[in-house]
Amino acid sequence: MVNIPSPLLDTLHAAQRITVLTGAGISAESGVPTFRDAQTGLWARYRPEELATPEAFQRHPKLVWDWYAWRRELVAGVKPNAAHHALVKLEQQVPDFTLITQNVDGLHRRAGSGNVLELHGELFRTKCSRCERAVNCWQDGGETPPVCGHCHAWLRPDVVWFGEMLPVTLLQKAEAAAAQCEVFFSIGTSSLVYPAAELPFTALRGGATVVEINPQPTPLSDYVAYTLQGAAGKVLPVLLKAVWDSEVPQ
Ligand code: BV8
Ligand code: ZN
Repeated sequence: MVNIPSPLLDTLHAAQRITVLTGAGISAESGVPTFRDAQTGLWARYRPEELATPEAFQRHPKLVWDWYAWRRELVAGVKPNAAHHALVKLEQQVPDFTLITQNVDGLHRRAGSGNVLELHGELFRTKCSRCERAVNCWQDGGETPPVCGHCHAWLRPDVVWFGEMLPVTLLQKAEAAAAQCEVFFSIGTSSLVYPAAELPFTALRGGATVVEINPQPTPLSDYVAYTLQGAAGKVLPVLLKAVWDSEVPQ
């Protein structure tokens, strides 16, 4: 049973500016394994942090390319869940709403969210590893990774790997949305990966009420005003109904 403290209900009712940060946990109920989940099948022996790096791509380009191709196939076969749909509804209730995601699965966009800041890029966008141009199609079944038609360097997923800078303008927009909001939700993230994990603290410094939604405690939990312990797909629909009397499609 999800219990929303009444002071939080009042705060949300009055809120005009809400910012949300999501992590892999919000896609868990769609069947997308989180980064913390043990990898399965032929990827079981690798940790995501080992594969999602420029060094891994340089050393094992085919392995890293195939890992992303496997993830694209997995995500293409799943659907946004009630948590993604609840955030689409939330965006409609609040005059100033910003959704920041660490996820690269594109499920927020597929659910219909408008203003999504994809801090770490997106699985379904591919670019040249040298001249950076976007490439939307390549000859399948050829060599892997495929090569750029312009400069013949390997193609790579347009995601931010560990050790790579986040897109500066996106990060600045996210920092501004965190600093200026009245309520900041941190949903389904282990709060371990920086600089995204700094955003709730930016919100706290800006005087926001910070709310964490996660079945488990995280390094952020001791600092937030409210912890709603539970699965996002269960908690968010209850929240939308309780505060805005809004029904969320399952
Ligand atoms: C950078 C794309 C530096 C690729 C990803 C301080 C400052 C700056 C950098 C660092 C720093 N300290 C350390 C660093 C380095 C590093 C870092 O943070 N390392 C960590 C591991 C310590 N950061 C970086 O490298 C970043 N780069 O800052 O560059 C720099 C500076 C100058 C010059 C050059 C460079 C880049 C980070 C981005 C990496 N790319 N993804 C890909 O996906 O393949 S990160 C990737 O892992 C995901 O995108 C995601 O962000 C992260 C996993 O985190 P979560 O989303 O939180 O997922 P996780 O599985 O961990 O947790 C799931 C949670 O959900 C759990 O809490 C669970 O309880 C909960 N949950 C489960 N089920 C549910 C649920 N919650 C709700 N409902 C449920 N049903
Ligand atoms: Zn190129």
